[in-house]
Amino acid sequence: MKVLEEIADGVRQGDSSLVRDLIQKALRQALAAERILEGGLIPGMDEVGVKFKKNEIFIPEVIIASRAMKSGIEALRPHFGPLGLPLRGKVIMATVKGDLHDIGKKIVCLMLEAAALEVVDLGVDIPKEQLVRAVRTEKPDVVGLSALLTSTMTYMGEVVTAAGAAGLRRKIKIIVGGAPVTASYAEEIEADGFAPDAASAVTLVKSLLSGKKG
Ligand code: B12
Repeated sequence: MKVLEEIADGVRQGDSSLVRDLIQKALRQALAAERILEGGLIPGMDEVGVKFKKNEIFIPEVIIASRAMKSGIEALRPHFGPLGLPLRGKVIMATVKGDLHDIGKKIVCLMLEAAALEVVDLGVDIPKEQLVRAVRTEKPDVVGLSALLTSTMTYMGEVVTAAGAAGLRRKIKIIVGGAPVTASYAEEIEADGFAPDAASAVTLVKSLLSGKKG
C-alpha cells in the first residue's frame, strides 16, 4: 500500500507534519488505525533502528525520527478509542530507572487502551519507589515495565523485589518487555509475564486478568 510506505518514509526522514498528513490521508482511504501503525509507523522506526545499529545514522537523526513516530502515534490515538466499552482492568506502565526509551511503551499503552483497559503511563526513568507509590494510589491490576538497554533491564528485577518488600506482590501482576527482554529473563526475575510486542502484550494482559478474576 503506497500510503503506508510513504508513512514509513516520513518516519525515517523525521518529518512529523508529513507523517501526520499522510495518516489523515490513510484514514480517508479507510485504512484501520492498527494497519497504519503496523504497516507504516513501526516499519519506518524499525528501519531507523537498523541504520542506527550499522552506524549509518546517529542519535540526532534517531531523535528526530522518534519525534515523527510519536506525533504519528498521537494522530492515530483517537482512532483507537475503546468506543465506550466498559473498562476491563487497570494497567500502570513505566520505563524503568536509567532508561529514556518510550516509543515501544507508548505503542503498548495505545493498544491496551484500544482493548478497553485503563492505562496510567508513568513515563520514563521511573525509580522503584515511585512505582511502589503508584501501585498504592492507583491500585492497578497489572504493572508493565519497559527497558531497551541491557544495563537497565536488570532494574526490572529490583522492581519485582521492591513490590514484594512493600507487601504488594500478590495484589498485582508484573509484566516486562522491550527489545533485550526475553521470556526466560522474565522467569528469572519472577515477573508474571513477557510479551515481545504490543499486540501480544494485550493478549498477555487479558489472560492475566481473566486468571486473576476467575
Ligand atoms: C529510538 C532509540 C533511541 C532514542 C529514544 C527516543 C524515545 N523517546 O524512545 C534515543 C536517541 C533517545 C536513544 C538513546 C539511547 N540509546 Co537507543 N535506541 C533507539 C532505537 C533506534 C529504537 C527503539 C525503538 O523505539 N524501537 C521501536 C519500538 C516500537 O520497539 P520496542 O521499543 O522494542 O517496543 C516493542 C516491544 O519491545 C514491546 N515492548 C516495549 N516495552 C514493553 C513493555 C511491556 C510491559 C511489554 C509487554 C512489551 C513491551 O512492544 C513494543 C511495541 O511492539 C533502538 C534500536 C532498536 N532496534 O531497538 C536503540 C537502542 C535501544 N539504543 C541503544 C543505546 C545504546 C542508546 C544510548 C545509550 C545511546 C547513547 N550512546 O547515548 C542512549 C540511552 C539513553 C537512555 N538512558 O535511555 C542500544 C541499546 C543497546 C543495548 N543492548 O543496551 C539500541 C539497541 C541501539 C543499538 N543497536 O545499539 N535511543
